[in-house]
Amino acid sequence: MKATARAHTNIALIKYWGKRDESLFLPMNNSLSITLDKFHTTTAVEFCPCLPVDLFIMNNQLASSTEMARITHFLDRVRGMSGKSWHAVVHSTNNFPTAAGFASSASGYAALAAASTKAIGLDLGNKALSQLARLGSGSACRSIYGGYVEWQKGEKNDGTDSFAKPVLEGGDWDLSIVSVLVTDTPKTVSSREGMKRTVETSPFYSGWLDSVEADFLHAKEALIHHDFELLGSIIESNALKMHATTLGANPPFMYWNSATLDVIKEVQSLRSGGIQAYFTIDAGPNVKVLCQPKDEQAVRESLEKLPNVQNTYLCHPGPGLTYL
Ligand code: FM0
Repeated sequence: MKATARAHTNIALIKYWGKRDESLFLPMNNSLSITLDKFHTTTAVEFCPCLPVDLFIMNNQLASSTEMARITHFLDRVRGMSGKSWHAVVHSTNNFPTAAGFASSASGYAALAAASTKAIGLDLGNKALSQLARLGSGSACRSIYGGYVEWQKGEKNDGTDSFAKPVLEGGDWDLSIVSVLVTDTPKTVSSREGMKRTVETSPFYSGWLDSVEADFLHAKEALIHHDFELLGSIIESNALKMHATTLGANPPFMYWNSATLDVIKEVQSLRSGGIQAYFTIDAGPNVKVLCQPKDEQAVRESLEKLPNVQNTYLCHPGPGLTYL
């Protein structure tokens, strides 16, 4: 009873920020993302009656007890769905350094949802896989699909209407995403803790909720009409609003460092010079810069010149789940 699946990371264009139900990972707002071609997680799962507990091996190392407990909690759901009680050995590998500042929980739980259900003999479609991946990490529900993806928040309390679906295939509109690494030091406030603290304490969170649905609808329109300038300006503003909520939290926190600001300034100066480039930032200091393929080399070169930029990775829209 073994299966292997691969899923790619995604970056949010309109952020998922805040939960209305923490145990079911139900979001406060709709979100939108691009699945990236360059970074992926490959996960093999084997269930066996011979195992007394689950084992999780991440990048060839036995995972910590905290990570192991999260995986077991997730596999308990899969066991519950299948009616089987066997434990599993899970081997997961990222093709990018886990400490390099790229979210691995999205690709990780998408790959785990696919490999574990197949290995235990369930045959789930993408919608059910998206709902299951969501229960490991919210943003993972979007990594089931390639290209441009929306996560509809849903209204129901049981989460049955909260899942991702494709908006555009990657091949329908090729954009470039320059992923800019400014530090690989692990962040002190996780996205899970950060969004919880913000929902509970930030007076700016209501401002987020007041404007995010319009951002989502306008960004989707811009995607469908291939309007890059409109898309760029909305996603940049949406990222800034998300980060602004953290400054109002109690205790306050901030994901940026000074190099983050250097990248923001450089993107603004590229635009003044006539190159359309726009930034977005997830829950950490690293920046993703969106541009059109004709400008990708110029954008990358200008960002690499910044003294505090450690590395840049050029990405394009990537594929959804694959089974190996
Ligand atoms: O990806 O608590 O999925 O839409 O990256 O595991 O559900 O790690 F910028 C922040 C991702 C949050 C925006 O949160 O949280 C986005 C963020 P979990 P995630």
